[in-house]
Amino acid sequence: MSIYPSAKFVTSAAEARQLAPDSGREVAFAGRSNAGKSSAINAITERAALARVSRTPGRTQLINFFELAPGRRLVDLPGYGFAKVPEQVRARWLALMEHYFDVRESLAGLILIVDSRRGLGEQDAAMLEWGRARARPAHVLLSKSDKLNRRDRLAVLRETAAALSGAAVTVQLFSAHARHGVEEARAVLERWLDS
Ligand SMILES: Nc1nc2c(ncn2[C@@H]2O[C@H](COP(=O)(O)OP(=O)(O)O)[C@@H](O)[C@H]2O)c(=O)[nH]1
Ligand SMILES: [Mg+2]
Repeated sequence: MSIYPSAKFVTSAAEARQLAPDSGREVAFAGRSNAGKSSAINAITERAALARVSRTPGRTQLINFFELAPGRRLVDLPGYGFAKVPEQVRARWLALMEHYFDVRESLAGLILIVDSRRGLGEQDAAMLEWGRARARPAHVLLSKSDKLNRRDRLAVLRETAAALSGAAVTVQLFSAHARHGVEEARAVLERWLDS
């Protein structure tokens, strides 16, 4: 059985006025499109299809809100980084993200999904900067770690930790497919939702 048996979709926001009510606590998941965000959400919540794993990356420009328990939400932020989107779509994404980080009192922390084969990119750094500017903690999942051998896994973990040293950001290896690091990630989510 799921650890969040009553987890359910709440609402999607395409623009600022559509955000879920800003009460209780929520943890936001962000990442480059196709980084493995939906797979991570499903693995961590033990809900096979809470967030849809996408075969057409970059289509959704929505903030999706899920209620894990009363007053405790998980937020699936729209992915970024895909090449073929019109400038207008990119600008809307930016405005929506800036608004979200600006106003969101209930935001308890940010979980950033970074493909372990790519490492931290510019837009990932921008997301972390938004969290830092609002004094929100962040935790990086180096995803799809099953695709790397042991040596490369440890190298990317070390490099990322070094790049983030000094910031209030923690980092771990993660694989939704191999179920690696799921407990560790869930512990972070629960700590932020509970404190
Ligand atoms: N090998 C491997 N592939 C993964 C893993 N997590 C996600 N993927 C694949 O990466 C692609 C994008 O995953 P998805 O969760 O939809 O990414 P999102 O766009 O960030 O939400 C899909 O083809 C997934 O099957 C993982 O842990 N290991
Ligand atoms: Mg997704």
